[in-house]
Amino acid sequence: MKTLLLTGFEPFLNFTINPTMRIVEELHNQEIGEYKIHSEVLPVDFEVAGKKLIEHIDKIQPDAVISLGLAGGRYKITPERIAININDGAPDNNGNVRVDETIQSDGPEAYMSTLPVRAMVNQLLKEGLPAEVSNTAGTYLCNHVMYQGLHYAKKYNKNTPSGFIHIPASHELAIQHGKIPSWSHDDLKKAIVTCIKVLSETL
Ligand code: PCA
Repeated sequence: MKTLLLTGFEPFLNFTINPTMRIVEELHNQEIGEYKIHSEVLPVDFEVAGKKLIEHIDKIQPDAVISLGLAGGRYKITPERIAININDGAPDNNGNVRVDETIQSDGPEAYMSTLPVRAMVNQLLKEGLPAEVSNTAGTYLCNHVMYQGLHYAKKYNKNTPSGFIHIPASHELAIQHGKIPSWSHDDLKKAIVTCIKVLSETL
């Protein structure tokens, strides 16, 4: 059986809950398609998040990597097409501020996801779950982690499929936050299971 590293993120900014945490915790050790899931939660910290992801990859030696992040305000499940070589945005959970900074000085301007993003979206739609391919993962921690994962794979010639999926808020978070669209936890989790099955079937 193959191993899939599935990461989520801790809460950040004014999002008191990060729905990706509960999803990855519940999917830990589950078997989905050809994959056994190994889950980890990453810190929202520019100094640490990328390093932690690479540490987990080195330790687990996964056959595929999917990272999840909250996109508070989005309505759909959005597999990300591209990660750009920029850190920028609000202070992270440890107060680090990054403005127009290059992530990797020896890296290209962008990396394309190596996950089957179109097939994932098509299958989600087939199952009645709103989804679209996103053309920007932003410039905050989610883009950072996606870029670092793909840079690492490229640098060490690994053809491990890797990429990122942004999800909307859960109802639990939306109740606390007050002003964002939301999905049920069960539907969010079902959507991620579907994406993993698609990956398992296409590769
Ligand atoms: N979402 C943020 C960082 C952590 C998370 O879950 C982002 O979109 O960058």
